[in-house]
This record gives sequence, structure tokens and C-alpha cells, in this order.
Amino acid sequence: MPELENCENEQVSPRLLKDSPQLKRQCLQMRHYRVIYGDIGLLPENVQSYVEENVRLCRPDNVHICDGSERENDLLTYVLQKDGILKKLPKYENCWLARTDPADVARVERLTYISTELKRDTVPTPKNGAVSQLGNWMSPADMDNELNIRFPECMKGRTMYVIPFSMGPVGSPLSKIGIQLTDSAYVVASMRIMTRMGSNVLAALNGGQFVKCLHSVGRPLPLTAPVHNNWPCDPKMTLVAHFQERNEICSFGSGYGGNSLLGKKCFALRIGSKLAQKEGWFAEHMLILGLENSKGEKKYIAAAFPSACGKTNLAMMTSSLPEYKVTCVGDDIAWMRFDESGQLRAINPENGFFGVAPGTSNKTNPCAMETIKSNTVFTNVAETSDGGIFWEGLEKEMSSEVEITSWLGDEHWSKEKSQKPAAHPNSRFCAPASQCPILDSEWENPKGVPIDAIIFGGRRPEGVPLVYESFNWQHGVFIGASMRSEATAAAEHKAKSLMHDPFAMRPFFGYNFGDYLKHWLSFQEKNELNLPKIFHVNWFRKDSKGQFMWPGFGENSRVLDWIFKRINNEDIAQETAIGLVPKFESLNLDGLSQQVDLKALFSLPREFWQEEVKALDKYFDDQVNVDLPPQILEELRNLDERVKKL
Ligand code: GTP
Ligand code: SPV
Ligand code: MN
Repeated sequence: MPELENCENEQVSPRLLKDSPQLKRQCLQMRHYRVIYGDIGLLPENVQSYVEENVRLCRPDNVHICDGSERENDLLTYVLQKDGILKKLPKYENCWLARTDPADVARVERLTYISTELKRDTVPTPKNGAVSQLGNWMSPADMDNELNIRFPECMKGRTMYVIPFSMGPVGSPLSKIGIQLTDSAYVVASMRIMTRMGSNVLAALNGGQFVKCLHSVGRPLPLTAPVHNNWPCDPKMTLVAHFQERNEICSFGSGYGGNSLLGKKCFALRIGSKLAQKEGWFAEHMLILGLENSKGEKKYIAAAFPSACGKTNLAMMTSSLPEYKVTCVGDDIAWMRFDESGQLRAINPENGFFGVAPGTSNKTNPCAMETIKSNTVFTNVAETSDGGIFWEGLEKEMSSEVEITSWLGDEHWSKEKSQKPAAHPNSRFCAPASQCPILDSEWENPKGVPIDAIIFGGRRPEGVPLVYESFNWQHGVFIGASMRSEATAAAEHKAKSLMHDPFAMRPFFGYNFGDYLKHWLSFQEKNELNLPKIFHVNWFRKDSKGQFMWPGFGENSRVLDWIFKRINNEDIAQETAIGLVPKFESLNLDGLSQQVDLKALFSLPREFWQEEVKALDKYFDDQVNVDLPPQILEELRNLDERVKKL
């Protein structure tokens, strides 16, 4: 009777069991699993209860309590190799390739929900019965029902890993702790890179509160249907749930990225933004970079671009202007708070980079290439016959001798004869931040770094100039609210359509976007605050032939140079209908790698902007409706008036 054996393993005296049928029953109920790593008795009591409650629900065969050690990681990579989930890439040091089920390759926004008692706490009520584009809501009771269809016994035959993790440096007053329970060793290996994970987090928790993060790939053993590519998942039943009132996340059916690494989008943005609203700070989809000039003067800048729109590239940029040095604090998420002197300060809650692979090369992002040389997990990239990796954008850095196997397993992939890309467009590298050659010296400062400017941006093929500055904070909030960008492969949206993506947070708002706007606007009423300047950039404007008008990447330093000088209030801006743009001679274009038509790059076509105003008016009216703060409408009216005079 294996259960009783396990009971004995847990050192419950058999005599005691015999004398107490009730205890025996309890024991049988509780200890139908084996703790194969760590000691459940050493967990803080509240963590222990969370684990036991979910062991009863999910019925894993084994429990593994993660300590974050090297030994543990060796064990995990052994298991992952044995299960055919990770393959070693012998060309590099400790690098691994995972290929997923082709049905599990990106975040699933339509299956991601926020649950609050009141729907209006999650989403504005759209006009005329339209569907909200600002998040999906389900009542906690209905969501509990959905979860009850999925989670009972979902981990049978598998191991439940208990991951204590800290978002932010362990022990920083700005950091927060989570406990993720998962039946995916791939998730553990990734969380170990992306967060601070292990025993020291439990010590820092010290019996305090944590965010509950339950995750299952949803494929108990024995399997009842085949698994594709050794990647267990259940796309038909996938659901990513957030309970704001319970600080709890439950994710089922997907093993990929933001669906399964619950510290990232689920915790740091969706739960985080709600906590930020309550506690008076910001949890944003922003990179954080340091920018130092040759005089040793340094600014920190945070920038929000939608998924796959250039955050990692800007955060790790190699400046083409030799007088500037860029350093990286974070590439995806910023937690920001005004300090007692009124200065906005930011930490990067993450510990690694989960970056878009295609497009990354020594030409576009040499720092990322250096970062991913070792200790990196690659997912859905192509493989080379010499044990390396390949993706679109690396063509010129590849020997013509090697053969390429595509992410789908096409063994003799070639651009000419294969219809499909070698790497999935949302293929990713997962690498430790510590390996970034330009990591900022202050990146783990528990107080955060001082933020001098905020940038918004997106993929705007038409009409939107390279850079402009807001007139003031309120106008800057309006610019954030008005963001639009082309859809990318980071989520399930297929067409390259232009989507509204306010603050690059559309898929990540943890509460009503109208209230989010009010939160941002509230800071302008506090006179003691030193509000950063707000800018908008667009690296993606195209000419009539469909070519990018701006070379981008390291050349974006020319825009950062202008922003740096604007932070110092240099008189280098001119007013336009949409904001302040550079006086042309103030943009340093010395040695620019391609001819640029500045007039075209900064042109403001009247018809385009009239259409833009109309589209924003409709969007705000339909989608935000009565929750739209009047200041945003006021800014829209002002823009409309100015655009009429274009
Ligand atoms: P997420 O990780 O999904 O949040 O994406 P991200 O915002 O970090 O985007 P990332 O920097 O990974 O860039 C996404 C894609 O855009 C990559 O293929 C890049 O090569 C490309 N890209 C980034 N910056 C530029 C740029 O300045 N110009 C052009 N043309 N492409 C760029
Ligand atoms: C994004 O989509 O913005 C990402 C990748 O950073 S994921 O972790 O999958 O959310
Ligand atoms: Mn992102």
C-alpha cells in the first residue's frame, strides 16, 4: 500500500496511525505523494498550507521544493533532457533548446481573465454592447467553477514544484514575493533565470504575505491523447486567471512565456498594477535604461512599447554616438514609485531577459548576443548542424556550411525552398540579466534608479514622427492613452492590424483602464513631485516603398541624445500640433548609417491626424465610455483644434 509507505516516509509513527483512524485517514488524504526534494515541514506555515491545499486538489505523485541551487538545476536539466523537452546546444556553454507544441507558442490574450466581484473594477463598460478590448472579466464564482473543471487531479503522475521567488532584489522594500506551484520543470528552469528563486526568498518572506501562483500544463499521466514534441499542454482548456481580491493567479493548459512564467506578466503587471493603484505607485510594461554622456552626466529613462516593439533592443543599445554610453537596468517591466524627495525611482522586478529571438544579431543588438552565449534556454528557434542556434536576422552571421533544422523540425530548411520561417516569429531566449555586458551598476539598488523621462512608442508605419515631447504631464498621459501599434507575434493576433494599446498595457491592465488613467493623472496634483518629461517615439515609419525611413537600433541614440538635452531644458524644441519636435539642426545626424529624409520623417499629414483624432475619439467613447477622465477628453479636443490648423 504505497500511501501508507509514504506516510511512514513522513515519519508518522505506525502505532499512532493504528490508534487513531482519524489521523490515519487524514494522513492518507494528505500524504499520497512523495516529497522528493526539500522538506515541506521547513516551509513557513502559510506556504505549507498553500502547498497542501493544492496537492489535495492537483494530486501530484511527487513534490519538489525548489532551493535554487546548482545541484537542483543539474537535476532539472537531467529530467528535462530525459523527457525530450530540452536538448543541449553543444556549440555554447550550458545552453538549451526547447521546441513546444506548435499550438502553444505565445500569450493567449483571449483566454486571460481578471476576476473581481464587480466587473467595473476590471473593465470599463463599452458602449452599445460592444466587447471590451481592455481586458476580460469573469466573476470569481464563475472562475472558480472553470478552475474546478480543470485543476482536480491535473498533476497525477507528475511532480509539483514549489518555487519561492522574489520580484525585485530579495529584501528590497520595493520587491514582492510569490510562490509558484507548477508541474513543469521547464517553467522551473525558466523561473530560475527570470526571477530570484530559492531558499533565501523564504527567509525574506518571514511568514509574510505572498502572491499565490498555481500553474499546470494540464496533462496528467497516464496520457489520454498524444503529446506533440514532448511538450505537454492543453490548448483547448487553456485559461489564465487572476483574482485581484485574493492576490492569486491560476494558469492552466499552457507552458509558454507569459502564460506560465507567472512572475512576469501575471504578477508583475496584472496583480502588480492593482497593488500599485492601491499603494500609490506604478507597475508598467517598460524597459529602464541608463544614459551617460562623455562628461559623466547620467539620466535614467523608462520606455513603454507594446510586445515585440523594441524594448529589449533599446534597453541594450550600443550607441552609434560615441559620446554616449547606454546601460541596462531592465528590458520589460518597471516598478516605479516617487520617493520622499519627490523623485520617481524604478526597479526592474525581473532577474533575466525573455527576449524575442528573430531580428537579434551582432549588427542590431551585440549586447544581447553576448548575453545569450551561455546559460540560456532558447525556445522555438532553429538549430544548426554544428550545435548552434539560428533565426531570421542571423543570415549574415552564419557559415554557409551548416544545415538548419527549423523550429518545426524541417531538417534541411532553407529560405529559398521552405515556405515557413526557420524560427517561430515569437521564439525567445531566456538568459540571466547578470550576463548582460552593459548591465547598469545600480540595477539591483534596492531604492531603484531615478527616472528623468518616460517614453511611449509603437509600430506606426504612417503619420507618426520619429520623436515628439508632450507639453506637460497631462498631455503626456493623453499620449500614453492614445498609443496604437501594429499587432505582433507576441500574442495570438494574426493580421498586422493597427491596434489601440494604451501605455503598452492593453493585455496587462489589472484593473479598469479609466481608473488607471485617473491614477496617472492624480500625480500632477501633487506639487511636491518632480514629474519626469514624457516623449513619444516611432522607429517604424515607412516610406512609399514600404521601407523603414529610420535605421533604428544603435542609431536611436540620436533620439536619446535629443531627449537627454531636453531633460536639461535645452532650447532645441519647436512646437507642433501634436507636441514638441526637434529643431532640425538639434538632431545629431553625423555619420548616420543611411540617408534620411527628415522632412518626411517628421511630417504631420493633416488628413492622417484628423483620422487619428476621429479614431481616438471613437475608441475612448466606445471602450472607456463613462470611465474616461475629463482631462483626456480635454486633451483630445485640444489636439483636434490644433490639427485643424495643420
Ligand atoms: P517583448 O519582449 O515582446 O516585450 O518585445 P520587446 O518590446 O522587447 O521588443 P524587441 O526589442 O525584442 O524587438 C522586437 C523586434 O523588433 C525584433 O525583431 C527587433 O529586431 C525589432 N526592432 C527592435 N528595435 C528596432 C528598431 O529600432 N528598428 C527596427 N526596424 N526594428 C527594431
Ligand atoms: C510580451 O509579450 O510582452 C513578453 C513576452 O514580454 S511574454 O513573457 O510571453 O509575455
Ligand atoms: Mn514584454
